[in-house]
Amino acid sequence: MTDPSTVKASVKAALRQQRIELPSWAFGNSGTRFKVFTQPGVPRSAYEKLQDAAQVHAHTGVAPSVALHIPWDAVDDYADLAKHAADHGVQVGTINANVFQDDDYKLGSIANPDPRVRRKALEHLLACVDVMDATGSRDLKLWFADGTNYPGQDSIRARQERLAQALAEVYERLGPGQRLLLEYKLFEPAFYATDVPDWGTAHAHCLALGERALVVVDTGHHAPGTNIEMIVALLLRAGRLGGFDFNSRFYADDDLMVGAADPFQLFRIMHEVVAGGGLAPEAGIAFMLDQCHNVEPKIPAQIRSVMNVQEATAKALLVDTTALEAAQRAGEVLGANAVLMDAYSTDVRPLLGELRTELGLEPDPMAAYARSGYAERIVAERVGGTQAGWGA
Ligand code: RM4
Ligand code: MN
Repeated sequence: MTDPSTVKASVKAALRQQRIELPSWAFGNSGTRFKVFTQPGVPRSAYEKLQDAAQVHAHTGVAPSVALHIPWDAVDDYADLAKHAADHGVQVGTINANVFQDDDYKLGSIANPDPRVRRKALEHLLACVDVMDATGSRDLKLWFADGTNYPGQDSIRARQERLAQALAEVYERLGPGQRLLLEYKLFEPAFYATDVPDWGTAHAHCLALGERALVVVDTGHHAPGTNIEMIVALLLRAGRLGGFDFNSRFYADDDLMVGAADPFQLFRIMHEVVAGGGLAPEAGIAFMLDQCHNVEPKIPAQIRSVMNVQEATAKALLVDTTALEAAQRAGEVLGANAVLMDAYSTDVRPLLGELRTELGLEPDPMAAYARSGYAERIVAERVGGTQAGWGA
């Protein structure tokens, strides 16, 4: 047993280095296909989204970057947007391409049977790399809605071929420090066969592309009961885990706050990350949120989500690895399980409060934000204009 104060110090040191990236779209209006309930004070531009994200960072201290979605966050001058971010203490992070909201994409984007549509989609992906050049972003995150609804609708093999060709062109265009992150999703909007439905398909494409092509695990993109931590362990071992899109699901791709539906699953995932060396900044794993706050206020929901990731990480760091390995070697099934559960059952909130105090922050970010008056200010100031949302 290591001395508890030594354990605490090393847990805090690791937590201090962790970075969690916020999605710009979490700050805009969102909803379901049934209804989008707008909220007062919602940003009208990418600039205002970055200001809101900066609040999350100001109160948590670990969320200094913001992912953009193009064209939702399209601006005339990306270097200026990056400067605006820096002026507010944050930076532009991952660039997300969007090739799923144009009429042309009814039958897919880069896997579309029509070469004209494929070219248009590819041009957009290449334009996203131009954005990365202007913002200094490291990662291009690609998610494709491509797929088919009916057997026979299109050739599964031909679609894979088209996908591979387009991805190769994008990969070729990347600068030396830039990476391509390929995201998979089981179903929706395609209901019969999604072209990148699982980690195996994403991994196969990444292997063909090169070592800067990595897989993104969106925690909401699996069938119920999928052992996500196992996927994480395998990708980490293969050196192909690019990052996470964190969120939680009760049913399908619910995009609810990470750690809300199943904090134990989040802990198990973070345990594999820690065990596989994925927490070290040099591992280059992007810990991103990909969420929508349809009925709850958005900035506090992002703060809560960051805290949930931190709590799961802290618990994962508390796993007594020596005791765990000894129990595993000795075949002590219950003993090994108990080591994991001991860590999971620890209340890490006081430790995180201390860490924040050491960083010069309030120990309770939710309360600090509520007291700050920012929520009231944006409601009063953001009058007129068009609120941001999906498609805006
Ligand atoms: C997709 C996927 C992408 C996200 C969009 C909004 O389902 O998760 O990562 O950018 O939704
Ligand atoms: Mn995602």
